[in-house]
Amino acid sequence: MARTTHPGACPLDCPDTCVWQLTVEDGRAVALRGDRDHPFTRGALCGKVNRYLDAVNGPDRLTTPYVRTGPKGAGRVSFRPASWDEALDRVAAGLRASIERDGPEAVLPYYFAGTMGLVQGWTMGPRLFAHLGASRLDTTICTAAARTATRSVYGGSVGFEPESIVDAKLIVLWGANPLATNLHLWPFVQQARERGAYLVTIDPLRTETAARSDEHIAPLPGTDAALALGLMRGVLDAGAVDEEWLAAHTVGWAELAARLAEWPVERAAAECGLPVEVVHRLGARIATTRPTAVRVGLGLQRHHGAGQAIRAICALPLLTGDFRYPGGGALVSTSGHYPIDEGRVVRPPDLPAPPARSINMSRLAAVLTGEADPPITSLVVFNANPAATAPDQNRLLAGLRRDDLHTVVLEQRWTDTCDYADVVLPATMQPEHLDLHTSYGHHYTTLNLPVTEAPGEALPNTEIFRRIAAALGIDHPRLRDSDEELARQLLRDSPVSFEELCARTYARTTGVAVGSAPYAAGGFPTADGRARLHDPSLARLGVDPVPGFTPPVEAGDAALATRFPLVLLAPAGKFLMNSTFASLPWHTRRTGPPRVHLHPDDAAARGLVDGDAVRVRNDRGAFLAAVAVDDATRRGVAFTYKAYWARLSPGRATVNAVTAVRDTDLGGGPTFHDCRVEVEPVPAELLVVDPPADAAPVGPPAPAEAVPAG
Ligand SMILES: Nc1nc2c(c(=O)[nH]1)N[C@H]1C(S)=C(S)[C@@H](COP(=O)(O)OP(=O)(O)OC[C@H]3O[C@@H](n4cnc5c(=O)[nH]c(N)nc54)[C@H](O)[C@@H]3O)O[C@H]1N2
Ligand SMILES: Nc1nc2c(c(=O)[nH]1)N[C@H]1C(S)=C(S)[C@@H](COP(=O)(O)OP(=O)(O)OC[C@H]3O[C@@H](n4cnc5c(=O)[nH]c(N)nc54)[C@H](O)[C@@H]3O)O[C@H]1N2
Ligand code: SF4
Ligand SMILES: [Mo]
Repeated sequence: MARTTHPGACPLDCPDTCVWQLTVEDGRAVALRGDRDHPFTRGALCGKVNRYLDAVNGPDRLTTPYVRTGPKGAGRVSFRPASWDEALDRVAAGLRASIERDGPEAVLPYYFAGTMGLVQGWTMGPRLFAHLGASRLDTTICTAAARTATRSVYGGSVGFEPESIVDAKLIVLWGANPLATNLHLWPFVQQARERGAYLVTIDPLRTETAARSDEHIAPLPGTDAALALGLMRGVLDAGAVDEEWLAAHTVGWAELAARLAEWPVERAAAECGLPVEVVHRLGARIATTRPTAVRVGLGLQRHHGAGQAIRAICALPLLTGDFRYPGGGALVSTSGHYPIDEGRVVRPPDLPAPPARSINMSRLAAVLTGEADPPITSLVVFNANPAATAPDQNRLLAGLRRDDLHTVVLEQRWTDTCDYADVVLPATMQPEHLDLHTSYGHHYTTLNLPVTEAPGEALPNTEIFRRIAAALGIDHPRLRDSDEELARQLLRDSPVSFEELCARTYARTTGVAVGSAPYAAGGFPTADGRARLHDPSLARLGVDPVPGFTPPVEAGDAALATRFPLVLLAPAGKFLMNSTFASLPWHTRRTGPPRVHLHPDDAAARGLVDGDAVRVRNDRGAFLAAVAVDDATRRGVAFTYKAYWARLSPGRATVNAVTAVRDTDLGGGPTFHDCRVEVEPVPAELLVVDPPADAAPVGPPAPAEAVPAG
């Protein structure tokens, strides 16, 4: 049998956007490994994606459309297989009914980064809905606070060049856990350490990354702004402010300096629950170490005060002039460096797109239960599994159960969200479709070409949207653009052409060279090229124009703490990718069943020991878990991993049954970690999960090359 090997891109929501080599035999994907030549990937995929072919070849792939015949939320027993013609007729009828009865804004597309591919994720679907005049989705669920904060300070999602971190002498990983979530950054960090760099991780939890750092600082959750202000004060007190660089390339130092007068290191330490020497020592280290690289994760922004926290953290390396040096400065995301204008591809000039209201996706539970006026009566979900991943699960599921809501889900496998659909449409996976990828952790653009046949009748999202447009009777060339045409449109301003990418797979496309200091001489993407330490435009959003400390809402609520004494964090699990792998046997075996990790004192105070069954609850809801007694956390702070599936969890609820719909101070982001709970013992038998009667068959795992887990 002919074996061929093809390059492609890992599509998952991860900053690394790895290039892989996929071996195909007889039309079937049989092996997957990392591309050895890729400058960032350097040959290895992560543990979870080494088993990606379990997902591709799994017996649970959707291969045909389904239409609902029974009650919502009852599972697959409520559905029967249907032809594409019948399914598309149902989809079109539902959309038409909403538009005619309630107006086009009653339609809401809900999508996120199930694939980060621009073609399957961010073009044809949004284009069709923009043309219909549907409500526009404000895609806040992951990075909204950070995106808005970095735009305020730096003018966009930009920062130091990540491969240049090897040149840093002090590396601060702030609310980031790269050994689980940004694996390929780690060898660069290690290289810097071999050259003498000191590594500090700032995280309330002693993660694997924290444990392998030179120093771990564990502030109270949601207090990072206070810490950043205290560190800046330390730099100021040490006389280490780079006045010359600040004067040339920033605005607002006078206002920020006035704020720092209110933030002696002692105050910062007290807010953060840290010994004052710890804050003093790090401030002194930052004052005297050039270059310092601050790599900011996304976990720390899931608190109410996230916008101000990221602004303060982004201000810190401006004070020290760290952007002068390769590997110096701060970096939250590289996405703002790419010369790609998605907006123009979503709303091309020759396709009408009426103005429409914007709906914040992180508020979906509220939106579907009365907040939206006019109400949403058609929901089209793709590249997302909100029933597992969106906050306030009980309220969300009540919304999804509404009889007057017509829900369409495009999916690769039967997720929790599919249970609430009217129509489920089978979608292709990465080896089966064309896509184009930028990255939020490096500076390469990657092309992924289809190399295997899709199972059954599965189709790419783009083709499904083209067919929905046709079923609605819309005939416009822009709604017939092929995937290749969409990729070419995305690459219009890019220095690399589609043909070049066909030949080379990936190319550096940002104009920022490895080893360079892109903002050494200012030139930030703000109107005047200067970074902003003071942003008067924030006043009209009700936000302090000077970076300050917005306390967390629940974590900082002493009265609430009497009823719900534990702050609950739900960070990323190493062998899961949001909810994407949480139904696959290998991945769930590696991750284990849902557990709530408690500090030994918190466990002892409740008479709990390792393995005990508990209900984790607050006023919004509850989920069941086993106790893990774990000194990786602070007293009063509990944690669990995000994004299990409710239908595969005890009690059919996940951590998002307790998380709240509440916006961050900037950007309207979610506040998953700003959450208080109590835990109470329950009988052990409650943790036994009865597989849903309609659970997909679990067959033998797909062959995958044995590669050490990352
Ligand atoms: N293996 C794996 N990789 C992933 C994902 C996954 O689910 N699994 N998810 C992907 C996605 S969608 C994203 S957005 C990224 C997220 O990437 P990261 O931001 O690295 O991941 P998180 O685990 O969400 O959060 C990082 C750390 O922030 C800490 N944290 C929580 N609250 C605070 C706080 O108040 N202050 C500070 N300083 N730290 C805090 C958490 O304890 C956690 O260890 O990872 C991506 N990569
Ligand atoms: N408690 C808590 N909840 C969280 C977080 C947290 O830290 N704590 N993190 C949040 C974050 S950072 C994020 S980004 C969100 C992510 O939440 P979601 O956006 O819901 O992401 P996933 O759970 O990965 O679901 C993606 C789905 O897209 C499907 N998919 C993948 N590719 C394709 C495709 O080409 N076509 C179609 N039709 N489907 C496809 C996958 O099968 C999968 O079911 O979760 C958030 N939820
Ligand atoms: S590290 Fe990230 S990009 Fe690379 S294979 Fe794993 S999930 Fe995909
Ligand atoms: Mo995310």
